[in-house]
Order: sequence, then C-alpha cells, then structure tokens
Amino acid sequence: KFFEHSVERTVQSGTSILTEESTESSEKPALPHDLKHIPYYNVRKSKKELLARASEFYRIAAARRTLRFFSDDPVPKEVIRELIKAAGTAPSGAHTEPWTFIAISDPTTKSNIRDIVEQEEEINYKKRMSIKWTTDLSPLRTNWIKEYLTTAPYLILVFKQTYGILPNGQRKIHYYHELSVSIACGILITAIQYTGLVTLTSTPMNCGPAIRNILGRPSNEKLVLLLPVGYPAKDATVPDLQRKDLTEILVEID
Ligand code: IYR
Repeated sequence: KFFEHSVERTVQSGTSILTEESTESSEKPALPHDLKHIPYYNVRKSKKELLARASEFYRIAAARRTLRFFSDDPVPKEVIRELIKAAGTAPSGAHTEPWTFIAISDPTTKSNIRDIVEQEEEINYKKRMSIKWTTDLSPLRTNWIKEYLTTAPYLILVFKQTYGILPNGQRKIHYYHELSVSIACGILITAIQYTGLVTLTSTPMNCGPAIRNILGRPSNEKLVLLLPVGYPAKDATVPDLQRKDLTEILVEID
C-alpha cells in the first residue's frame, strides 16, 4: 500500500500513461508548494492544572460505555454538526483529510440501513463468524437484531476515502487513510461522550457496499464505522465489564 509512491514515480506527466486511473504528478506537491508556516501559540498551564485537566478528561472517558439500547428522543442537528466538526480536526497523512461522515436522521434511510445490516448480520452470526467468535461474544448478548438502528435519532456513518479525486479527475493519494480515519473515529466517539450522548461502535460486516449504494457514495469511499447516536433508553443496561489497570497497559521507561 505505502509503495503507491514508487508506482507514481513511473508515471510521467505529459505522456499517454496518464489515464483516469493515474495519480497526481510527482512534480507538484498536493498542498501548495509555498505553504506558509505561522507561529503556534500555546498558553502554558501549571502542573497542578495539567493534572486536574488530565484527571477530569479521564473521568469523562472512563464513563463511556457502548450502548445497545437507545431512546428515540431527538438530538439537535447542530449538536451532530459540532461533533462532526470535532472529528474532522483529526490529524491525517499529509493533511489529506480522507473522511466522509454521513449523518442520517431520515427514518426511511435508517430503516433501509437496518434491513441491510440485519440481513447480513444474520448470515454473519449463523455462518460467517466462527463458533469461537460467537461463543466469545455470547456474554455481551449481541445478535443480528439491531433495533437501535431505527430507534436512535441519528446514525453517523464514517467512510474512509482510500484515495481522493482531484478536479482534473486524477487520483489523489491518501496516505495512512486507515489510521487517519481511525483517529477521527476516536475523537468522534469521545466527543459524543463529552457532549452527554451515547453511541455504539458498530462495524457491520459485509454491509459496506450495499450501504454505500443506497447512500449514493462513490467507490473510493469504504464504510469503516456505523455509530447510532442519541440518549440511552430509560431501561438501558450494559455488561458489567472492568477495564485493565494502568499497570497492565503502561510500561514506563524513565
Ligand atoms: N458485528 C456484529 C458482531 C460483533 C462483533 C464484535 I468483535 C463485537 O465486539 C460485537 C459484535 C454485531 O454488531 O453484532
């Protein structure tokens, strides 16, 4: 994947080799070559404040749970827009911003997505997933019935753009698109939690192309994450899971 660069080097502009499939020419950077570099300002916080803020952020992050039971209470569109703006601040390879977020509140579209997901997930659970996999999942009580896809007021679908398309139709290389979009997803999930809403990090297996089609998205976009977003149902439950202790996840080298 990361050798797209060397392939590109063989493509000489001004020759017949530049086709629809070709990538941007290697002579010109994708960003302006005279891109300005400006001062960065940071107001230093005291050590006390650093610790207070880090602890406060941990408290918020630690309260996050994956929810499977949603209320149908509506969520303001402006809130969803702010959340997507936050996700769009993620760092990306060569600042290519290789993501598209689709926010769906339309009941018919939600219902069509639910149909696709439930149809595929039934096959996943019954045939495609191993016995070991479904056994490992059984304590979490998941199955192919995904009521939350129609009850949650919003579905946010995150697509990664495996490449971009330049105004002249040439392909733009999206370096590290997988990682860049994963980071954006992390920011989005944490922003949802910070806001006071809940979500479920769902990755519907084998549903990407069908969902992409009903949304009319181009073939350079691949579905990575489907997030129902809303308030938890009044009687919502979550599995009583514990997280690893810091000593199990941190190795300090001083
Ligand atoms: N995608 C399926 C199955 C599933 C898989 C894992 I790994 C989970 O942590 C949870 C569910 C589903 O959404 O039901």
